[in-house]
Amino acid sequence: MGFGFAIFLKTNIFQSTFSYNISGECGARNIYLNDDLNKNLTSPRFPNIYPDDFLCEWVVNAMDEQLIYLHVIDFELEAGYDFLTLGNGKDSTNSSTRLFSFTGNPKAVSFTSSMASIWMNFASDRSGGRRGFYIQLSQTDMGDYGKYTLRLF
Ligand SMILES: [Ca+2]
Repeated sequence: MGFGFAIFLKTNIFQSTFSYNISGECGARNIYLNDDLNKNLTSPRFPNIYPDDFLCEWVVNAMDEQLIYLHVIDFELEAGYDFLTLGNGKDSTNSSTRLFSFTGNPKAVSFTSSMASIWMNFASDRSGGRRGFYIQLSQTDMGDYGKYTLRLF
């Protein structure tokens, strides 16, 4: 698989003066970032157990030719059965754009996209819900790369 994508761990705690949550069971399908605003994305009903047989899709867009920085604050999905999947661009139906899936309890997950848009989808199967995820999204530019350290997980 050709990863046009880098995985980084930010060396300092991400801070922002302002943020807000994407509301609703699945939230807004399209999420737009800007320099002054980061957004918190959660699984349905977080931190309560997410619903079974559920699918949510999002497209996250950075403005002004910037990139997307994603930082996982909390994450617990039923390992091997429920997944959060990410890919480049806006079309989740194009399997060639898929980058990877998270499941279970990944630790210290952060990355910066290589494109101005990424798609994400959350899919749960028919049983075994967990508390889900809480992810912080912000935009960044190439100049921030020096602040990151490569981290494999
Ligand atoms: Ca499940």
